[in-house]
Amino acid sequence: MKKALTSCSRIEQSKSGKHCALGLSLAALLFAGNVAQAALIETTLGNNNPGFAAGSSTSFSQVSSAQSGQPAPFDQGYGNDLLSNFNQSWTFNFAAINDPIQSAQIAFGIVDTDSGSPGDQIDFFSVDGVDLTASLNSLFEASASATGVYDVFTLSLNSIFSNLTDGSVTVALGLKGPVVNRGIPGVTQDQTVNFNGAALIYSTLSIQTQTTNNNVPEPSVLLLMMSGLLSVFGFKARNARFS
Ligand SMILES: [Ca+2]
Ligand SMILES: [Ca+2]
Repeated sequence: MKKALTSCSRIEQSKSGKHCALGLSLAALLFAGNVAQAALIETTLGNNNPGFAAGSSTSFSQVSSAQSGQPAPFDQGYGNDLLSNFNQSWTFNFAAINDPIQSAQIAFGIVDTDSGSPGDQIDFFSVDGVDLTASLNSLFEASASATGVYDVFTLSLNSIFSNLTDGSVTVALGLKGPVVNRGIPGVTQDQTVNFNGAALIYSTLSIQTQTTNNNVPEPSVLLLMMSGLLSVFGFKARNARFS
């Protein structure tokens, strides 16, 4: 690099700004091969544009519309606050990852967790077999949502990079009752019921990697570099003849 700069300043003295710039960009190309770049691998299941915002109350028809045509378990409500608990899993599939992982997170949107009910509403939550129940439970209790509210939860997966590299990540979520329902059809005001159903809307897995673009320039780049260098040398030869 130092050599390239030295020859550039010589050309500058011979009043050729154009060739100087070309020489510098060629030098930059030569060294660009060693620059590490970040890449984002993002996979979404379900409907991440459902038409209602996180934290808002939803109607049955809004949720049905958002889930219409989506793959299970993003296609309908599962469990029922009166009859059974939500208990579902979903799997992300993507190309295996060879580059170092810098960060990772999972997000999901869900209606009717009833997290504002007394006590904990999560029975279990795991990502690729790693138990993250306590982490998600903290987010649930912070949201403290009432019946029918749509929530989006985002968790860091920075402690389980090695589980993410094989291109398959299975998430399992189970909710539990009792919960306190407020004013939904068939349930009287503030009635405590034994179970906790919910409707999953979408889930996104995001993995940030560091890609290293190693050493070997593309043939087209090599051609460009060679023609640029020839042009610079040709200019110097002409100058030598006329000086
Ligand atoms: Ca709670
Ligand atoms: Ca519920």
